[in-house]
Amino acid sequence: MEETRYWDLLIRNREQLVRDLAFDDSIRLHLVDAGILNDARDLDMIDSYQTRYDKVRALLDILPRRGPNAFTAFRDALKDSHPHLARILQDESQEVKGPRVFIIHAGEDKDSFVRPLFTNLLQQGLAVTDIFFNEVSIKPGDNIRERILSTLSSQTLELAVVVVSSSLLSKQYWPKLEFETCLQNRKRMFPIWVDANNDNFKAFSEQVGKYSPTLKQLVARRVQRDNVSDELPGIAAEIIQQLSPLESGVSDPAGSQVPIDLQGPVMTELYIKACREGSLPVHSTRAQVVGQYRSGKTCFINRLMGEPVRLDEPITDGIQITPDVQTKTWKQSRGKEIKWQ
Ligand SMILES: Nc1nc2c(ncn2[C@@H]2O[C@H](COP(=O)(O)OP(=O)(O)OP(=O)(O)O)[C@@H](O)[C@H]2O)c(=O)[nH]1
Ligand SMILES: [Mg+2]
Repeated sequence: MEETRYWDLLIRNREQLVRDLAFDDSIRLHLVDAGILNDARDLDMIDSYQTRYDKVRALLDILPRRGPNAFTAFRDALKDSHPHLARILQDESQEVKGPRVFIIHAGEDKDSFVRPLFTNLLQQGLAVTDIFFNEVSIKPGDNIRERILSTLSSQTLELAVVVVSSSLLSKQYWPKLEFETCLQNRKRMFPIWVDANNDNFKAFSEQVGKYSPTLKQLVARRVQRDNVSDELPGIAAEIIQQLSPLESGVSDPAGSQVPIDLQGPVMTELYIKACREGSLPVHSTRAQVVGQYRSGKTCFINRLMGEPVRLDEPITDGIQITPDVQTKTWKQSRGKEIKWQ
């Protein structure tokens, strides 16, 4: 039963695997070491394919024939080099999913900052279960301390947002314990300094330093109290950008990170919106060009590839495989012949 579920995951995600996977040395070694692939026979067979896509297709065809461990070995092999692919192969019925973002804050900032931030994160695609916000995440009967500490040390937690305000800086217990637990667990942090000041956060920065020199050293997003509502959508987008891509495509339906040359929250937000709403049909197929000797096959392919056509094109020796002919735009002929010059 379990095995069927695994292969089902592989089939459902085949398209994305073929598109994003580079069957590189680390994956090869992992699968050979795990006894899933045979060094000589399987790798030679896979390498006989020309394109990266075909190699991956061949690999995906072999795996189901290699027993129940093949799936988990393959998923483990992806963890370092292709974390987003390892993630889509998580068997949701088995994994207990935990929050990916934790918001460390003082109770005084709930109304003015944390709840609106939470709403913005939801609007931009995170699920309620992706975010640990004590008001929502802690249920009656939960052991608060235990819930908080276990969430902060869990594997699924990717980012701790620290809402640093004078209220937080005056607290010596909860937020501090949370912050220190994050440090111990080497969690990535996203501090946001929220304050009303006219000195460009100078005095505030000293206050932060007194509270925790480590916190002061972390690069922080600074927000003036008056601008909070304008800035929140951008801040939420920056937070989402720091997470690994989502499976069902909000921060990134294409399975790739937000391009790093997209600077600033506004561009990031526009990008995420376009990913969510936009679509581009991609048609791909395999084609064979067959014809008699010297009938113009190679020249035809060269034309498709935008390469120059030669009068003295040499005879093709055997079969030529041309990977990834991208036609970009097909233009329909209007009855006019293309003249050979
Ligand atoms: N006049 C004319 N000549 C062409 C055209 N296409 C190709 N040729 C010429 O025909 C010859 C053969 O073209 P290739 O593209 O090499 O033909 P091929 O089918 O790949 O040939 P083989 O690989 O030897 O089987 C070359 O001298 C080309 O320059 C065409 O559309 N018009
Ligand atoms: Mg030829």
